[in-house]
Amino acid sequence: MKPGFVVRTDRFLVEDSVKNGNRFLIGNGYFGYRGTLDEGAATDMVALNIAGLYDRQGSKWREPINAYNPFYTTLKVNSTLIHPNTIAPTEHTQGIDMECGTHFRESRFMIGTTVVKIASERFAVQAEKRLIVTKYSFSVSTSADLELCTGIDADVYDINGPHLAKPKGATHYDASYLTSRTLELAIPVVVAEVTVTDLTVTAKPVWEDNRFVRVFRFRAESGVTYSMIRFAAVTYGGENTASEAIELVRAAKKHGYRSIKAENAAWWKAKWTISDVRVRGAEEAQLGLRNSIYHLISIRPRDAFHSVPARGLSGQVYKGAIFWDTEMFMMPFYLNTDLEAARNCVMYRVHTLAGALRKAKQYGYLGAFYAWESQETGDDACSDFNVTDPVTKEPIRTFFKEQQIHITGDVVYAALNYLDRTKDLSVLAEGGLEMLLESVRFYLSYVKLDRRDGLYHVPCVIGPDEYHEGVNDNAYTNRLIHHTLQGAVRAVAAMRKKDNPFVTKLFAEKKYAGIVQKATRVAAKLYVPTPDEHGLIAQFQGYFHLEDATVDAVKARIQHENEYLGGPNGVVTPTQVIKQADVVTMLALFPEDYPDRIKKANWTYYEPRTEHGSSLSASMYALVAAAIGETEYGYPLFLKSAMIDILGEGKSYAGGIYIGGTHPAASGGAYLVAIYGFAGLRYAAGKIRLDTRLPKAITGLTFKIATGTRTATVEVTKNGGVIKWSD
Ligand code: IFM
Repeated sequence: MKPGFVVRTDRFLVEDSVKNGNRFLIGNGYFGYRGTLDEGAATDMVALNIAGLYDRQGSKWREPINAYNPFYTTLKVNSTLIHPNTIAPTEHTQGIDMECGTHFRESRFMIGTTVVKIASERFAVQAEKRLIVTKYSFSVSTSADLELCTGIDADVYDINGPHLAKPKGATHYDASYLTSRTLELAIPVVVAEVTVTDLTVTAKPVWEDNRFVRVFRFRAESGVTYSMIRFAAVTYGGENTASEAIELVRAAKKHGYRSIKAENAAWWKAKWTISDVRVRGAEEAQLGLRNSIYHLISIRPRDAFHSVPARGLSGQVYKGAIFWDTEMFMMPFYLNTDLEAARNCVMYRVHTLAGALRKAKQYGYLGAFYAWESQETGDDACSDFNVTDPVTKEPIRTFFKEQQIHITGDVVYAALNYLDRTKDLSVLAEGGLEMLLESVRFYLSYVKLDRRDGLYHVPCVIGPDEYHEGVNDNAYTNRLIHHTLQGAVRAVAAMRKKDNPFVTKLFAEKKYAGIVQKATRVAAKLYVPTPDEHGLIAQFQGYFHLEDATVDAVKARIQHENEYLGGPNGVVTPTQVIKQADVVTMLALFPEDYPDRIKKANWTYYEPRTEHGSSLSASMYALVAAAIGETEYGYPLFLKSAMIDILGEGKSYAGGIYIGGTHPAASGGAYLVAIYGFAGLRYAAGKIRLDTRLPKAITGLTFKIATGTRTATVEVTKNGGVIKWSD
C-alpha cells in the first residue's frame, strides 16, 4: 500500500464502529457500503446504502433504503464466537487503501493458547456498479473445530424503517438470494451472492436469526490459511431484478476474483491520474485532500437521474437528500475531473423540475422552487419540524424548505458554470433551458417592488446561515437571484444562436414571451446589498442592529449541549452570531465582485461571529482567506474540511437529531480551497491563469484540469505556476 493513500486505524474500540463506518466507506456511486467489519450487524450500523431508492414509513421521514447485507460473516473456534465486540483482538488493523478503493482488515485473537487470525478485503466494483466483492481468510495456530457462518443478513440498520417487506430466500445453482419489495412503492429489491471457498466441506443456505446463511463446519489444521471469496449484487426496480442479480454474481464468479480486482485497481489508477492533487511538504494536507477526493469519486452520480446526497452514500442521515451542497461545493471537483458526473448533477435537476414546479405552486409562486431536500422526484423531503429540542423533546418548527429560496439560484449557478466550462448546449436542449427559465419565473414571482426606492427586494428568506429565519434581503440570496436572471438571459441568447426554432417553439409552448425583457428589467433594479462606509455588507436588513455578542458568550446561554441555536427561540437569533459562512460564501462564489479590501473587511468582521456549526463553513472562510492574503489563517480551516472524515469529529447532533455520516460538501470545499485558493486557479474563456497563494506548510501542488477536449497539468510551487496542455 502506498503511503499517502491509506487511511487506517490500528486499534479496535466498539465505540469507534460508527465513526469507522464513515471513514472506511467504499462505494461506486450506485451504492455505498459502510466501513464496518465482517461480523458487523444492524446494531453496528452496517449499511449497503443505495443511491436514489427511497421509502417512507407512516409519518416518519422518507429516507434511502439500506439493502440486505450480503457480507455477513462470523467464525466460531471450538464453539467460541470470535467477535471483536465481545473478545478484544490482540492486534487489529482496519482501513481503506484509496489507491484501489479497497477496504481491509486484519485481526488477531487469542483463544486460550490458540491464535486466531482473520483478514478480509472488499471493494465496490466500478465497471459493473451493481457488484461488490470480498475475500475473507482465516487461520488457527492449533487444530480446532471451526464454524464459518456466512450469508445475507436481512436484519437491516434503519433510522426511520423498516423499509423492506419480509424477504424470501432462495437459491439458483450456486447463488443464493433474498428478494423483497420496498414498503411504500413496492419496488423490488434483490441481493444475491455466490460464495467460493477452498474448504472441503459444503453448506446449503438456511435461515438463522433473520439471516440467510451457509454454515461450514470442519476441523481446521493448524497454520493453514483458509479463504473464501464472495461476489454479491444488489439490483432493484425492474421486472427481472432477481435474474439480473443472479446472472451478475454467477458471471462475476466465472470472471474470477483476481481479474475483477485487477480491473478495479486499473480503473482507480486511471481515475487518480486525472483527479489526484499532489501536495508537497504537508503530509496531513495530502492525506486529507486525497481522502476528500476519494469520497467524491466513490459517490459520484452514475446517471442523469441521480445526484450526490449531503451525507454521500454513508447512510440515511438528512434523508439521503440532495441539498445545495452538491451544486456549490462538489460540482467544481466534478467539473475539473469528471464532466460526465458534472453533467449528471445538472441533468438531475432538469429531471426533477416537475417537483420544483409543484413546490412553487404549493407556496403560491410561479416557476421552479427547488426542493431544499431533494429526492428522486424533486418534491421537497424537508419536514416542517427538522430538529428536536433536546431538553423538552418537543419538535421545533423550522422554515428551511419554505425560506431557503437560494436553492433555485444555486441550481442555476452550477448549471451556468457547467455551460460556461463545456459549451455543451445539449443540456439546454434536453430541458436545461426550461429549467433556467422556470427558475427565472420563480424569482420574478417572488421579488417585491418597493415603490419608495423603486427597487425589487426579497422578503422573508433564510440564507446559508440557517439560524436567522424570515430575514429580508439576504445578500447571498439576492446576489444569486441577480446571477440567475442575468445567466438565464445569456443562455437564451446562446441557444437562439444555436437553434432559434427550438427556442421559439419552447417560448410558445411554455408562454415565455416577455420573460427575457422582464428578467433584464428586474435584474437592473434588484437590490443587492453593497458595502457600507466601513466596507461591510449586511448579511440581511437590520443585521448590524442585532446584539453584537461573541460565539462563546452566546453558547454560554444554552441549557443542553445539543440545543438548537437558531429559530424563533434560539439563543443566537437576537445576536449577530451566525451558523456558517453567508456573506463570505457570496464573496467566495463571486470572487470578481469586490476588491480584496472589501473581502478582507467582511471576512474579518464575520469570521469571529461565525459558529462554524456546519461542515460547509470552514472551506468558504479558507477560500476567501487565501484571496486576501490570510492564507496562514485559512490553512487550519482548510485542514478542518479536508480531515473531517478521517478524524470523524464532525458534529453528530443538531437539536437532538443524529446527523453523522460523511461530509462530501466539506470534501468538495477542501478541493476548492486547494485549487482556487492556494493554487489560485482562474479559468475563463478556456484559459487558465494562476494567482498562487500557498500556505507555508505546502511547498507545491500538482493537479489536472480536464476540459473535455484537452487536459491541463498544473504545477504550482512557491515561485509560481506552470500550466502544460495536452490533447
Ligand atoms: O446544506 C446544509 C446546510 O447549509 C447546513 N445544514 C446541513 C445541510 C446539509 O449539509
